Amino acid sequence: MDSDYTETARALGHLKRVLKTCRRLLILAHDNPDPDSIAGAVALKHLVWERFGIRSTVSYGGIVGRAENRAMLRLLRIKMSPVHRIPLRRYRHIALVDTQPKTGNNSLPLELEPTVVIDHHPLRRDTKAPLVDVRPEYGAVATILTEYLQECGCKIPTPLATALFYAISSETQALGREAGEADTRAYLSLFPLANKKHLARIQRPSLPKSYFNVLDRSLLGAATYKNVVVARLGTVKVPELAAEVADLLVRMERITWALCLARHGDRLVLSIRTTNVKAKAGRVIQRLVGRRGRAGGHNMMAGGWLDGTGLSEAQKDRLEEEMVNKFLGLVGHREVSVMRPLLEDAEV
Ligand SMILES: [Mn+2]
Repeated sequence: MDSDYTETARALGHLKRVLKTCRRLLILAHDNPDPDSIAGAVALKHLVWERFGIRSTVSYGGIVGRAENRAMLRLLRIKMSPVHRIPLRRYRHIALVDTQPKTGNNSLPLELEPTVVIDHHPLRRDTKAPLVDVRPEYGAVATILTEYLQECGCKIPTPLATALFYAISSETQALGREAGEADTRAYLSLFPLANKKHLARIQRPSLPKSYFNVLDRSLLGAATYKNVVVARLGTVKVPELAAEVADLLVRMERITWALCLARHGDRLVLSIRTTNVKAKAGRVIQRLVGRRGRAGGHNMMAGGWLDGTGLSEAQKDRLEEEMVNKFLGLVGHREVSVMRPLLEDAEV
């Protein structure tokens, strides 16, 4: 059809070869997996079973925390095993989906080399595997997997179509953020196959009380400086809340950058959003975090963490302040004296 499909056909031929001796595949999503990583992983599971007769286990590190993602697993009957229950070293073949080796956002031990890497984040120098299919120009990894399934003529069952559709939709904000032609094609072809009732329930799930508590805290503590808003969420049970609040805050009028910080276990979790389509948020967050943690992302969205092991609460407070100041500098505000509290800033 066009170049994407040629690439897909080539990747599929390659996949068959590299899995030739594979008896059982381990498919690893990224830590605290999002819908894109989950859907991509289960699509690969479906594909290798349907086409090559290979059974696989889908696994992830961290937690599935967001209510939407939990509803997705429940309604679409997706089974994923926490990585701590998986004897990783017994698998001779491992596939990474929506992540790459040594990024710090997956639970593949550093000494293990994956057989397959399928991702849409920028290709990293460290990424080595018999099959590497990395397409940064794609808005979602679910799009790559949709092309795989279509290219090899695999029937896409309703729950899988629903998962893939929701993945592309949520990752690209219904094609509005960092989506390309391939994403549009996949989105449109999956829509008729998806279960709309399930989609609606996944998009608007019941939310736990703790969600509203965190929201309240975030807004009360949020502050602005010119086109930047920053929120410090405090300790959260669900690390992706940092991304969720950043998505909300970046919608504020006159704001082009949002940074959210949250504490989860020993980590300080960071999330950045921007309305600037060419901003390279992934580079900004890597410079922000430096060698003290791991980070990555796309143009308009990025995430990362810093290791806070052994730090006192006061030291964590200082680390957060340091991150906020450095962030303001990175986005062009070097001489900030004070930020204004968001909620006192309400005159229109
Ligand atoms: Mn993704």
